Amino acid sequence: MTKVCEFEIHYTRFLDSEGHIASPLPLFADDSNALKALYRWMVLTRSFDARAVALQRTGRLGTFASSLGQEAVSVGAAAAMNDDDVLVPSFREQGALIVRGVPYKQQFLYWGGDERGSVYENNCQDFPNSIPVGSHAPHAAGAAMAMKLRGEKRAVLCLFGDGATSKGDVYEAMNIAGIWKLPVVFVINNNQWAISISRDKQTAAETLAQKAIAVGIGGEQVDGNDVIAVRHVVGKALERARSGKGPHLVEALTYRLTDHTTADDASRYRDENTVAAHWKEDPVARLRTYLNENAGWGKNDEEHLLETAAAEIEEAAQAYLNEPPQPPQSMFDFLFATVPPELSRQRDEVIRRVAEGGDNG
Ligand SMILES: Cc1ncc(C[n+]2csc(CCOP(=O)(O)OP(=O)(O)O)c2C)c(N)n1
Ligand SMILES: [Mg+2]
Repeated sequence: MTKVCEFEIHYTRFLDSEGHIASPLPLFADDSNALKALYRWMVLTRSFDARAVALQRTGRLGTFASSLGQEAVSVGAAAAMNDDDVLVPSFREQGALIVRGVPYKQQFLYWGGDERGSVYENNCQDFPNSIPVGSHAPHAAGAAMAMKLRGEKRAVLCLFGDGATSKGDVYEAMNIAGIWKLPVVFVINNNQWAISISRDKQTAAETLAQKAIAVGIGGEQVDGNDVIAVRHVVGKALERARSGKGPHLVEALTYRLTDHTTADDASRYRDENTVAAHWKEDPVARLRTYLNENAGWGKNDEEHLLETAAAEIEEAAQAYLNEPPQPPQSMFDFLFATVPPELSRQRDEVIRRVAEGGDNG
């Protein structure tokens, strides 16, 4: 027998779990303002999540998927994008949306079931959250195909979970991206759980990054709780994609520190001691320690940030709560540019029934 191929999967981390330097930092980390911006976005994401959960618990928001513990993946990956790149996110990437400038109020609207929350005010070409697991990966490949056909120096960033990598549509998207050398970077936000199914029960593959090998594209792992590493690894992959060198897969290793969504109770299927151990990897505390020790980040900076973050989120929450709801027929208004005749008929019927004083008939 002869060996035909051999592969390796590499792992990158710059900060250890205590926030100390584990290997020489990439160039962009010389700019302490860039690191403070990453830290601020992570803190804002955490504040947003906490407020959203509180709104849901008091009956003022729909089911919500918190990203507690995973902020460095969303924030680090989106921070590596150029403005004219395109984000194709799954439903747990509020950190990425915050980095991209999607107003908090719009994010609250979205989770409150109001489709205006997906029509981004800043008019960028980013896609709305994908609630179906993995079905947005082929869309990401399609958007990348459009960029390639137009000869644009742009790239697509597509984020999905570990569970999504067991789905056919994700594999198909990576496969076509490999064949056509599309400018797309797939990032797996590996939080170790697909609702109650732990990573080891999802696939026998040793790493998720190695799924890239089967489709002939590059794949690697990164410490998903080290925002510097995520920003660096995804940044390099996006640069390669923009310059015509094709797609890449990044597996970011992190941990979901809370329930799957507000409709879940994780204590029914996982051990609290394990969760507590993962708090020692907290991405926010890790960068804070680094900033304390290397960038003059002090108690006053921290207090000021926490106060302003809470105030910004609160203002948006109040604006969301004060927004008059959409009329029932709005359910037809956000799917098609022109509503097809059959749906148009149904839309008219909804308007008529509401005008008649009820919609139960
Ligand atoms: C196509 C599809 N199947 C099932 C579901 C129900 N569902 C919602 S989230 C989820 C698990 C997703 O796990 P993962 O991809 O790891 O993402 P995470 O929720 O951990 O961020 C499932 C099965 C869904 N939303 N879409
Ligand atoms: Mg998961």
